[in-house]
Amino acid sequence: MLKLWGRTNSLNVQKVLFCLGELGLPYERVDAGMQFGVVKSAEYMAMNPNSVVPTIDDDGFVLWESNVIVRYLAAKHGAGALWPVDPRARAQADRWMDWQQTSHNPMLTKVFWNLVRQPGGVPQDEFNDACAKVERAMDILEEALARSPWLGGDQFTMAECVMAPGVHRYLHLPMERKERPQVTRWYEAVLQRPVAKNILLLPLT
Ligand SMILES: N[C@@H](CCC(=O)N[C@@H](CS)C(=O)NCC(=O)O)C(=O)O
Repeated sequence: MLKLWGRTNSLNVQKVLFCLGELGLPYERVDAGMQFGVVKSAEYMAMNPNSVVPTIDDDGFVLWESNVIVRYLAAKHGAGALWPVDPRARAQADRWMDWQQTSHNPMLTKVFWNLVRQPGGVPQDEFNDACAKVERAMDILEEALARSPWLGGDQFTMAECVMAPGVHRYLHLPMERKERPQVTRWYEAVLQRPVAKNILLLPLT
């Protein structure tokens, strides 16, 4: 059976959990990361030298990098659904997945840590800058979702599995937010997916 290492409050682990749930795949999950440790053990580092979660072992095939894991699982078990077969449709989903990693998440992580995990840990000007960049990223998302129901176009795809944990986190941060009706519509539609609530609706910790 597929094995997943990672704590459930990790945004990157949540992407994989969402994907596994959408695909209806059985799996065994091992708590790892932060208070659970494990990630610095020699055994774990032999699988994932970065000492981060998630990591999967799919019948001897070990893989790390959350978005790559999602792509792999979606391609293997969800071609034509989570993993669009048409190259342009797939590129749309891929684009949002890369954007989540490189544009949305780095700034969101800074804001999240400063508000939730280590209050006051980030210097004020750095925090203000990160907030402004997160807001701009959320505006980009709002504009995109005004043009299509889902990030990849007309269909729910792997891009939703990857983007949803970060949007959930943003929407629940203890701070002021402006109204973004398209993001709200999309988030509520994501929550209608049978597996979404169990994975996303956890307190931010
Ligand atoms: N680019 C990596 C980043 C992984 C990452 O930073 N994971 C965080 C949790 S979201 C982590 O393992 N932090 C250390 C820990 O939990 O001990 C991925 O997407 O898989």
